[in-house]
Amino acid sequence: MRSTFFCIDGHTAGNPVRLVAGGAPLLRGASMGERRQDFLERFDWIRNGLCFEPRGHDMMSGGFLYPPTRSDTDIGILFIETSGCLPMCGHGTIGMVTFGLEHGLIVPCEEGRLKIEVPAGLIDVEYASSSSKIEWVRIRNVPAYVAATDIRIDVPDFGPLTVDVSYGGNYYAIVEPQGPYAGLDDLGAERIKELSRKVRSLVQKVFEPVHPLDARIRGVSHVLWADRPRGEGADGRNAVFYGNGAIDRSPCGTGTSARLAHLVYKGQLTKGDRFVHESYIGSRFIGRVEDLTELGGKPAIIPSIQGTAYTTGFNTIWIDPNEPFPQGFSVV
Ligand code: PYC
Repeated sequence: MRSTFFCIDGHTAGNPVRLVAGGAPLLRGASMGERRQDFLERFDWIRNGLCFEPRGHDMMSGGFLYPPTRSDTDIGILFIETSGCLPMCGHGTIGMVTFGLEHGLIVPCEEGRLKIEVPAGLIDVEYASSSSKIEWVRIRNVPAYVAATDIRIDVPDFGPLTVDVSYGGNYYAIVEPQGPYAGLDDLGAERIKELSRKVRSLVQKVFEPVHPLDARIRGVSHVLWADRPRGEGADGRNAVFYGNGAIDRSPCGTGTSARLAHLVYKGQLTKGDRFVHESYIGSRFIGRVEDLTELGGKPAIIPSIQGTAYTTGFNTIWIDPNEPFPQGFSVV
């Protein structure tokens, strides 16, 4: 028996978002964190089928809207992506909130504001609309913090790098320009992907970050290559690697949050500062250090990220166990 999923497809700052509007499985759990565990145990075949080729591709990302588990929130979100079910996804939230509002799947209690439960915690969202278009979405994200600094690795066929690990909803190994890494344009997309796989596995061998308040959130999953800005008015540029072959086309919401915490840690930003982040393709998010706080006794920040998403169409997708690739595949 094939399973059918009704999806609204689109992108946030160029990175794909697939909002699964019909076909979500019923999940067990008293929080979105517990529902995420349940989904991973019983329904990960849906993520594989919808995200990997031939129905998706290396960058595919999206999720489901659920009724919240708490009375003080409007909705719950479960994220799916080629790399797994992320605790939090910034570009995905901007996309799903945009599509959900534009297509009547989300009805806010208070116009212009939403409280959303995600596996990583609670986030506050503001948005602006004109006629039927959501112009922008701003997320006040979960606390972000620097988990480790000065991790030294020796990358084969490249050279020694010193990286820091920062959390913004996912854990990022952050590589700033240094020694063999002169900047993104020096490397190019294929080399960034090849090196990111090596950097991630070398960092994973020596350090496993664990979220101070939720031990289910652990491990470096993404690599953020930081660089100087390219366009007028931008403050920084990045390439974020995830899964096995993806470079985020957006500036990455959780990556930008992790980078803001990193720059505050280094004394280069402080409360109230704005940081316009460019993606590998030149699209932008506006980041801001909203507040300084602490997380499990460590200094942390409350970051916000603002961006815009666009619908590209409706997509009815089947996962049919009788065809050769119901669980998809990836070519790397
Ligand atoms: O925007 O947070 C994000 C994100 C994570 C992975 C890809 N995009």
